[in-house]
Amino acid sequence: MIEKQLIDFEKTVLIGIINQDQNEVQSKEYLDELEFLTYTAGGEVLKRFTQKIDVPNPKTFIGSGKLEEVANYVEANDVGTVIFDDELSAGQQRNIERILKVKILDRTGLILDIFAQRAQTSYARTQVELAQYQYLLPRLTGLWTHLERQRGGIGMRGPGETEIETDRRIVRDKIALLKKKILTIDKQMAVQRGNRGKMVRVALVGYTNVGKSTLMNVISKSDVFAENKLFATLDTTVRKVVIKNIPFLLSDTVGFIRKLPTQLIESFKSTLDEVREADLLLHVVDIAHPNFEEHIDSVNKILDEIDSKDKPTIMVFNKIDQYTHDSIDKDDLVTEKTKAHYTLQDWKKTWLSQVDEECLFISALNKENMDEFKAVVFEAVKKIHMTRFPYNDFLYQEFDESTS
Ligand SMILES: Nc1nc2c(ncn2[C@@H]2O[C@H](COP(=O)(O)OP(=O)(O)OP(=O)(O)O)[C@@H](O)[C@H]2O)c(=O)[nH]1
Ligand SMILES: [Mg+2]
Repeated sequence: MIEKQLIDFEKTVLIGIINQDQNEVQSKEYLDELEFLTYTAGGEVLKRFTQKIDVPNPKTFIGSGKLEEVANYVEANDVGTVIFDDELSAGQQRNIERILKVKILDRTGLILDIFAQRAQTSYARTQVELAQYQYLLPRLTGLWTHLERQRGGIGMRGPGETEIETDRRIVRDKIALLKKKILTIDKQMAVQRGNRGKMVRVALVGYTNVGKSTLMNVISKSDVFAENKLFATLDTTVRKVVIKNIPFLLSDTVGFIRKLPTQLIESFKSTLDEVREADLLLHVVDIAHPNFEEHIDSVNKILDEIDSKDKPTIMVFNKIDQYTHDSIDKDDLVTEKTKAHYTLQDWKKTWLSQVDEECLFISALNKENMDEFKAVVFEAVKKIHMTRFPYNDFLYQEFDESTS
């Protein structure tokens, strides 16, 4: 699935755990995702280590025996970075770094790094920078104590402590400054959004890499950056779309992910305003992904966090061209039907019974079922539009249909 390019990939290993919350299969799937994240960040995964452990070791997260195994591998294979699927405390990160003597990242740090790499506009960069400083602040002590220990471990409350304080102050000032900067841009953006009047607003939401930008391009003929990497889109793009004679605004925004760092949700609040202020959500799902149901849950959780869970929502199951299911032999009376055996029709039935609105099955890439998609979205938009413009619907006849 992952195309390797001929550039220098940083050599990495991944570390995950197996416990009551995540069994072996889930752990593997999480590490698959972590590998995709690593690849997106410019890394190459040489090996994965997993450990069955119910309570993580407070000092080193994984047990000392496992860590030694990792240390040997890291040394023998010239590994540059070790990435943990779970969030590490400042202390754990420092301890592990001291033992492995290479860069240690956790999932949050990795996601922040990708966001930093991908931020294109100064607005996105400011938001990412804020998230990075917020992530750094509680970890500063660790960094300095680390240096103190290297110097011999004496004078912990001496100059080292002052340096921590100075550093903390610098970071806090920086955070305050960034927040102010974002506030100014927010105001400008709120004015811009206000200027759009009462036009119906539709937002594409969904897990990262499900095809939101591709769908946006198909519907609005815009040229939004889409690629097979995570978080291709960081900024929000808004386009005016007209289906039949009804115009509406369609926005494409940052993708969600399991355990999206809270710092990121917070600093991306303004980007997510587009979702919060939308009248209708199109929740795009990659039905060809083995974990798509879990993805839906993650997205709903984040929608809940930004107070957008109860909006009218149409579920859009994308990538039907890639979906495959296991088949059961007609004469086979033993095999029990599991979700792996579901056909697209089975899924449609299951979801239709779960959601109030229509649910759609499309392929944005191959433009399959786009007529049905347009018809359903049109009806939903029309419903909202009529409540907003009960008398002067005719006013909109003049909009050109070139984008429909
Ligand atoms: N097979 C198949 N691939 C698709 C389809 N729609 C999109 N893709 C591919 O999926 C990948 C991700 O598409 P994007 O449109 O960038 O996804 P996104 O949801 O905008 O991703 P982020 O911006 O990273 O959150 C690209 O490689 C697309 O070509 C589809 O219907 N079928
Ligand atoms: Mg995108």
